[in-house]
Amino acid sequence: MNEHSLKKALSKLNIGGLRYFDSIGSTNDEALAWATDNASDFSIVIADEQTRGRGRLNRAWFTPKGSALALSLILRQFPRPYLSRTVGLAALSIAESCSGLGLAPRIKWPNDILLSGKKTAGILIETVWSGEDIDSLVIGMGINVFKESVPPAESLQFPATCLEDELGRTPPPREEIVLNVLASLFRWRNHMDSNAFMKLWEEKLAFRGEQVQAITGNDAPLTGELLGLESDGGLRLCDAQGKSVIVRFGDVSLRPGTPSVSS
Ligand code: BT5
Repeated sequence: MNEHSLKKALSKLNIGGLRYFDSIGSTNDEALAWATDNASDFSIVIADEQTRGRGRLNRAWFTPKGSALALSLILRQFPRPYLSRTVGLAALSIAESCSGLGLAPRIKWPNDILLSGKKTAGILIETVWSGEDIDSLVIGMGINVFKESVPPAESLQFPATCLEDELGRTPPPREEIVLNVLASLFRWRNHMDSNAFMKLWEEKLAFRGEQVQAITGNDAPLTGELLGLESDGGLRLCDAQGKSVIVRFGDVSLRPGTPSVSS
């Protein structure tokens, strides 16, 4: 993967601009700076290696050289009232590109893509403000492609995998994967307000109908059956008393949980 091969692959899309790096701290940092400096809509930052890749809450994201996709997309055009659906937009786009390879992705709400129950991709969305208004969004996506992209198991709380292991063969070139993810995102961003968008996002959710545990910051974990999505992208659980519980915080993490404690 290099600047030339990426430009060639992405020439089929109407992108705003492309910045490619052999190595960078974090593509999201570069995209945030570029967005502040008036980057065009649908501009993209891609790196072959990240030395300070970030997850949510400043957790580290592992992107060793030559093994993964680390990209950040700057969006200026998106339906402002549906801002909270943006993580679904990114998740669906990555999921669709995995489905296109014959895999069966699931979205672990809110921002992980699972294959065979293991994390293959993560999403980090950050916002650039202009006074009270949102100027633009940066959608960071990290996708594990080759074996070397999978962090050592002992460093993880949730198991990880990559496209190469899940396909059982050499995955397509990374340029092709980026093109598919971005083409899907380009299409769906004009339909973020639609029922079809919500339906597909909900259908792709991991653990539907199962007991899960949502950890929301310092509050006690919430346990319940995962029912689906609210229209704002919040997660709907049904607790042990049969009451609906909505989880909305961006830093929720979710794992198959133990059944509820009391009744
Ligand atoms: C995420 O955070 O999953 C968001 C990851 C976003 C990464 C992209 S890469 C391009 C752009 N530039 C950046 O600097 N970031 C974005 P979170 O849900 O907080 O998960 C982070 C956790 O995932 C870490 O604490 C590790 O346990 C685990 N992890 C780190 N690297 C991983 C990898 N390559 N594959 C699977 N899990 C990983």
